[in-house]
Amino acid sequence: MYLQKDFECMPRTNLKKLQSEKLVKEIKYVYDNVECYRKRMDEAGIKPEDIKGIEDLHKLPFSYKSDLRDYYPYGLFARPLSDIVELHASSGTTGKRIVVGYTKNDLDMWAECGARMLTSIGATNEDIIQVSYGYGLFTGGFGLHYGAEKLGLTVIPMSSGNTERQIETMIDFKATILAATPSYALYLAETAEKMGVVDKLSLKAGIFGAEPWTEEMRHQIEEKLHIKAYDIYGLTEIVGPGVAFECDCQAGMHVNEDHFILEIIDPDTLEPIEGDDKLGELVFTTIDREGAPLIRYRTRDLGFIKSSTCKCGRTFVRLSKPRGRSDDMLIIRGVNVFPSQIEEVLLQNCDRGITANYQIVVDRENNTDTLDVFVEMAPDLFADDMASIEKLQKVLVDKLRSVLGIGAKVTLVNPNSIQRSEGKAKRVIDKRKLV
Ligand code: DLL
Repeated sequence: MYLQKDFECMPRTNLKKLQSEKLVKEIKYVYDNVECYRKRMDEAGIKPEDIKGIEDLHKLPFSYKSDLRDYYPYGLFARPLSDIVELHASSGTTGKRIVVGYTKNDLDMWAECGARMLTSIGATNEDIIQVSYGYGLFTGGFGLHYGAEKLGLTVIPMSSGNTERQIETMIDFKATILAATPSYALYLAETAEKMGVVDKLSLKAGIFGAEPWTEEMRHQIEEKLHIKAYDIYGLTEIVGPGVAFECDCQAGMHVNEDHFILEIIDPDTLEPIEGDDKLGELVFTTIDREGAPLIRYRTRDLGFIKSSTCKCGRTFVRLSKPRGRSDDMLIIRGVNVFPSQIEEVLLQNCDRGITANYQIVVDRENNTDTLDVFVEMAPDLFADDMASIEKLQKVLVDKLRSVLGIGAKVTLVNPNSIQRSEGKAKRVIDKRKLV
């Protein structure tokens, strides 16, 4: 049992006090140790002494995904590499990934967040968890793993892929909890149905996140696998999974507010939005991170909060499901994809006979995301034989896979066949209905 009542259920006035104390320390820490923050605070005329508590947070400059790219790989770290024990990464807005470093204490804090979220769904050391999130630079696998280990569950570190083997393993090892992206969970459910083995599963709950999913998907997963399906939210930059988690009430995701301060801002005016149920962009400040702290980090995720005490007793605010983004990032099969990454690959290959006219179509078939890239050929290539066209399609597929980390279907189409727009080109068509 890892309900840390002293924190998770603390009166909000005490929580604000705790956040204020930690914030004051963290700001001095980043000012002393991270050039980017020092410069930005100096430019804004703010000294660490000006931040006396959470009421002063709005005075601080924002930080952005582009900062992680500009200071790639280690420029935003507040500790020397000798103190960093693990690295994680995810896609940036261009080909470059963003990298985040953890000290030993950061890993402990992350594991604590993971143990809290597993406790909140009723897991104990009697449970067996199959972690079917990817292990590696993606935070999903390790995040759940560390949390489960801290709580004493038996961990099956399965990682993703090899779906039939996943199901056999779940059955043979008697997994009681499944951790995966919701779309993969649904795919696993359908495969188990096809194999006719759903009644052989011992699952009771699933812990799903990393991509948008609807209440409809939740019902489908719950019905097909006979489990309760819980939502978890997080992002690589902050701490991967463990930023916010649903409890048994399934009424929003509790933000681990003793570690992360959440603000909601208007993405246009950048002013903080106070109060419940008001949609805005989520901005996080880490107040315990040692390795790679982030101050007023603009996630680009849109959402809202409820701040009343939950029926479960937790006082941490509850975050809605993310309701879209204030930038153009897509999440395809659980992987973050920026259209600019695709465009970059296409532009680099224009001399091979394609043009810069393209369209990206994202859809969902059988609960799996599909990614289609249509690119117009230049007239010379169009006049060429089919074999050259197919060869180039394959080159583009390979290049996209190496940049995006997922497969895309590339179709080279006739010159002038993609509809032109009179205003901004409509490059991306997302046919999934996820919000
Ligand atoms: O997806 C971390 C994670 C792993 C969360 C496992 C939950 C479970 P990134 O790859 O950096 O990190 O992607 C972060 O995914 O900004 C959101 O846009 C989206 N996202 C994460 N959780 C949810 C969710 C991990 N529950 C980006 N619902 C975030 C909708 C989510 N979108």
